[in-house]
Amino acid sequence: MSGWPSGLRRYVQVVVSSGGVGSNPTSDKKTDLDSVPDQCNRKWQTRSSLRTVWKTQLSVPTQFYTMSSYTLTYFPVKGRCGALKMMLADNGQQLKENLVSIEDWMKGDLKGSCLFGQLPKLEDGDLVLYQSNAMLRHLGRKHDAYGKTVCEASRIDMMNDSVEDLRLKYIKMIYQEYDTGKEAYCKDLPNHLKPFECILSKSKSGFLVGEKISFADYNLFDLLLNHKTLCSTCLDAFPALKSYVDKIAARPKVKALLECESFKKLPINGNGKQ
Ligand code: GTB
Repeated sequence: MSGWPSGLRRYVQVVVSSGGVGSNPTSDKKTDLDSVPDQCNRKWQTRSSLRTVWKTQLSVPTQFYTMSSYTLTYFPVKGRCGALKMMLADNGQQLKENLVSIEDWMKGDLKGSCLFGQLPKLEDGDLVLYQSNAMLRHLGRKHDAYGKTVCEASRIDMMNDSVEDLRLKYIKMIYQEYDTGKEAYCKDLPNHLKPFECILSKSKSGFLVGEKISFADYNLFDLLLNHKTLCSTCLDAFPALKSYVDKIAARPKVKALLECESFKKLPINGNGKQ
């Protein structure tokens, strides 16, 4: 924890993306009359906004999601929230951020209030979520980034679990053995990238699963950006991964977020290593 950049030693509450990057806020009021089921009776579209919302995900009762504003409480780093921010931005969603300095965190009150003693924490109305991958799944369900069928959803879970495996290795190297372990980590990295290259080289859509971008894609994209910072040539032997990164980075709202000063200035990690 001693490695926190000094500029981060304060507590600030900011609205980072008011209306999301390039968003188009709509009225919060939706009625049944506003909504019509599509052919497969699985997704619903609001007539007024033509915004697609989930009807159900694996037997969850029907809900009509309105344009909500999310609140994220986290440290002033990209860390475990880069993918989440990209998915929200890409979907034109608002995100309010509570940035927590390490000094405030060390006082212990906030930690004591967190279900598992850790951040990030995401609030969506009355729903309070911890665990970054649960957040990605929640947002995936709400913003149609969790596949078209149960089987696609399961394959997306599988992909995301593999991204998490690599993220954990990355975090361990960054926080515990950067000076002694970075070289070996980079040498071994191709072995971990190969399966993703293989999947993407066969993908017709250019995404990990199905025809649409999913939460696992935002997660992999975010982690690949971290790895490009760690080792600029790491994708050179992986043409499919390289074009995948370029393609997601070129999505207008993702691009706008990546170029946004408040996002750019966040360090990737909390100890200044990258
Ligand atoms: N499984 C959880 C998830 O996916 O959300 C893991 C969450 C987690 O590791 N949270 C870390 C945390 O709350 C911050 S993210 N740490 C404080 C604590 O446990 O008391 C990564 C991170 C690690 C270290 C720093 N740092 O040293 O500044 C910053 C961010």
